[in-house]
Parts: sequence; C-alpha cells; structure tokens
Amino acid sequence: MAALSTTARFALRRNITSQSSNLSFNAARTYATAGKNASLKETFAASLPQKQEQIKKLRKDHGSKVLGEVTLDQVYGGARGIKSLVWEGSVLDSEEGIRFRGRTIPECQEQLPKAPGGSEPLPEGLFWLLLTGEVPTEQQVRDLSAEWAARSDVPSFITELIDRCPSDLHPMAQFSLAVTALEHESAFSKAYARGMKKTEYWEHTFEDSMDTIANLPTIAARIYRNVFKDGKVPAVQKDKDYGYNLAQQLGFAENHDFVELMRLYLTIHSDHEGGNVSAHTTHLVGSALSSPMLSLSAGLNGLAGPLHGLANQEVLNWLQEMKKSVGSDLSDENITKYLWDTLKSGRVVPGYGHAVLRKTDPRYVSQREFALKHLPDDPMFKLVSQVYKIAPGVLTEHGKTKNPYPNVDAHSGVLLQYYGLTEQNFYTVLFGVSRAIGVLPQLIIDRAVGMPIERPKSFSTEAYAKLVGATL
Ligand code: CMX
Repeated sequence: MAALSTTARFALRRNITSQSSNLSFNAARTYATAGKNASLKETFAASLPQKQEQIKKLRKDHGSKVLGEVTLDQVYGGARGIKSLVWEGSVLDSEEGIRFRGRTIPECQEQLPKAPGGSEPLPEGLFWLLLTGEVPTEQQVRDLSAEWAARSDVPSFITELIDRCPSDLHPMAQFSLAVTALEHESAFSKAYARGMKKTEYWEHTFEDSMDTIANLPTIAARIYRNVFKDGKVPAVQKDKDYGYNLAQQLGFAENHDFVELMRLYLTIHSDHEGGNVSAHTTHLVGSALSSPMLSLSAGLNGLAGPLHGLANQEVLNWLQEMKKSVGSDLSDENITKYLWDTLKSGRVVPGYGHAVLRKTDPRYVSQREFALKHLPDDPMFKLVSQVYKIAPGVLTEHGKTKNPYPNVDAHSGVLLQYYGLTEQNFYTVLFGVSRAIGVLPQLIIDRAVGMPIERPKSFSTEAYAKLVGATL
C-alpha cells in the first residue's frame, strides 16, 4: 500500500484532512478552555501546562533528594520495590490493591459512565480518567465510543497477514504480529522521519494510540474467528460502545450479560501501575521513541508470558484438569490434595501470588461479585470458590510465596467459559486489548512531559561483588 493512500485513508478515518489535522493540533495547543464539552485531546492538552510546571518545579526544588537505597538482593531480585518509574494513571498498594487516579475499582464502577441500560463502567471512561485524571461526562464517553468506532477500519494488509497465520500459531503471537504491523500507519513515525518539534510528539502519539486502540477489537476478533470459528468478522457498529463491539465481533453480543462482562473486563485489566512486565516494557520501548504500535506490541509479548497475562489461560487449563481429577466431589480434602500435587510436581498454582499484592486482588473480587450476581450456580464457579477457600492455607503452609491470595487471572477464564468463550488460548488477547487502554495513556504522557530514553546501570556479578566488598 502506497504511503500517500495510507495517509489519505487515515485522515479520512479520523474525519480530518492533513490540513485540518494541523489546525486541530494548533487548537489543542491553545489549551486552557477544556470544559465539560471538550474532546479528550482538548481536555488532556488543557491539563498539560500544569503537569509540566509541576514536574519542572519538583525537579528544580528537590531533584537531588534521596528516595531510598538499593540493596544487592533487589538487583538480583527482579528490581522489586526500587522506586525508579513514573506512572501517573494508577498506583498499586500491597494491601489495598489498585487505584486508578486515586479511585478504587468499586469507586470506578460507581463513578464512570455506563452504557444505556448497563451497570458496568465503560472502558472508554477509564481511558479518559487515566489520561486526564478527570471523570468524563456521559456525553464525552459517548463521543469517545463514536471516535474509536470511526477509527476502527483495519488496513487490509493486516487482515491478510492474520489470515495467513497458521491456526496453531498462538493467538498472542498473531496479536503481537498484527499490532507490530500497524506501525505502517504510524503518524508518529512518519512525522519523526519528516522532522517535528518535541512539543508535537504527544499529539502524534495520541493519534496513533487512538487508532491502535480502535483497531484492536477487529484484530482480536479476526484472530478468534479464524482460529476457532468460521473466519467471518462482523463490522464494527458505529453507534455502539467499545465493549459491545468487541463482544459482537467475537460473536457473543446477543447475551447482554456477556457484553457487560466485556465492559468490566476491559476496565479492570487495563492498568496496574508501571512496573509490571507489559506496562514497563511498553514504556521502556516507547522511551526510544518507537511508535505506540511498536511499543505496545513489545508490551504484549511480555503479557504473553505464563507468569504474567498468560496465567489466565493456565488457570482454566489447571481448573479443568482438577475437575477431571476430583469429579463432582469438591470436598476440602480433594482440593487440598490437588493443590499439594500441583506444588509437589514443581508447578506454581496459577492465578495465585503477586509481585506486589499481599491480599486478594480487588480485580479478583470484582469478578467474583460479577459471578455471584450472574452465575452463582455454575459448577466451575463453585470450583473457583472452593479453591479460593483452600489455596491460601495450602500456599501459606508451603511457605514459599509471599502472597498466598488470588490475583486477577484466577477468575477471568471461568466467567468467559460460562458464556461460551471456551477457547482459553485466546484469553490473553482479551487481556491485551484491555492493557492497551492502560499503558498507552502513559506513553502519551511520557511524550508530553519529555521523558528521556531509559537507561539504568548494569554491572557484572564480579563488579557487584567488588562494590559490596566481597570476594568471589
Ligand atoms: N504457586 C507456587 N509457588 C509460588 C506461587 C504460586 N502461585 N507464587 C509464588 N511462588 C513461589 C515463587 O515461584 C518463588 O519460588 P522460588 O523462591 O523457588 O523462586 C517464591 O514463591 C517467592 O515468590 P514471590 O516473591 O512470592 O513471588 P514473585 O514476585 O517472585 O512472583 C508471580 C510473582 C505472580 C510471578 C508468582 O506469584 C507466580 O508465579 N504466580 C503464579 C502465576 C500467576 O498467577 N501469574 C499472574 C500474575 C498476575 C498477572 O501479572 O497477570
């Protein structure tokens, strides 16, 4: 596809010509007046001068203050707890769990706009909140739904690329491949190659992030329907929200509860502060000024690891094996024995433990509440509940994990399978669609406040030994 036709197509998609695009960039730079009717871009632009000033002043007044020390154990221990990242959208407390711009999950469920007739928050609202720190109005969220739907046309070469993947290539590999290929459409990369001012970085990053997020449901559904169904993907419905469209493109929109589940799922899986593998990787790769597409696909490759996002696939496999083994007898003794068998075979209990959390993950709790409301008698949910009762005690007795409680991945698969989305190899793709909504706001902020290329210091073991006065 020629570069010119791509540019023209994307200008059309955004309902802007390249000239009006520049105008809209200039309008964004006049800031200040973003109100309740302002677009997301205008609202973010209006918040920027204050944020830039805050950072400038903080660094000027306190730039040389010491934040903590780094121990040798932390260096060899996956950098746990080292304060070295900036992440504006969310923070994770080991006891309380995640807060998005200061709001807990129940508060987000209460405060963020819903779809007409719906009771779960729309992920569009969370994206807005993460980027701007403000809860959008219903109208602003409706406009964002419409904007994502308007930008949703996936370039035909990417559809063909997905269609050519062998059906036994893992869905996450196909997903990452497709997101990498979106690079072809990157406004940021094209502008960088032409030459642009640093003050323009965020605006192109914003446009690319919006396009990328808008493309993800169609890409995800194409992979799902190619690998597991008939290969046909319904078009995005331009008057519907993002969660509805993902559900209907996958083929499940006739069930209102599944649509609601998608809205909740996309909201709670989005962001989990900056140090987790997918968020950190997106940020790190982005710090080299790689496009949002390349940065996100790098993050998705990390999400595809079994210790991270792939755990939701692992959980369902494990639960199904357990069900086969224990049958209908979910007695405490049977579940305890199965847990010990798992641990004795050298495997981890998937969906349990966390690098930061030391309590049950509130994302688990919100999914459990959804299950209690919509599928209280489902046998697999009963199994999940029984594991929840027994596993913390077994893991505590086992004595290794610092956190014997469940994380987000311990619950999601059971909800999806209840509604007929039974192909667990696909689950991490859904996680990835949501993760884009969490990590791309920070990439836009990174570019807006001029975060530099990331470059921590490394040493060899011999050099560390010397630093701590040890002989090897
Ligand atoms: N089952 C058995 N052992 C576990 C365990 C579990 N669920 N969780 C941790 N451990 C073990 C670790 O493997 C480690 O053992 P070694 O000392 O032999 O290496 C020990 O307990 C200490 O680990 P930790 O400090 O408690 O946990 P980490 O920060 O190193 O790892 C995590 C965190 C999530 C990778 C780990 O708990 C785990 O492997 N859990 C199972 C996989 C999972 O659910 N991942 C999803 C996490 C959420 C997400 O990112 O999506």
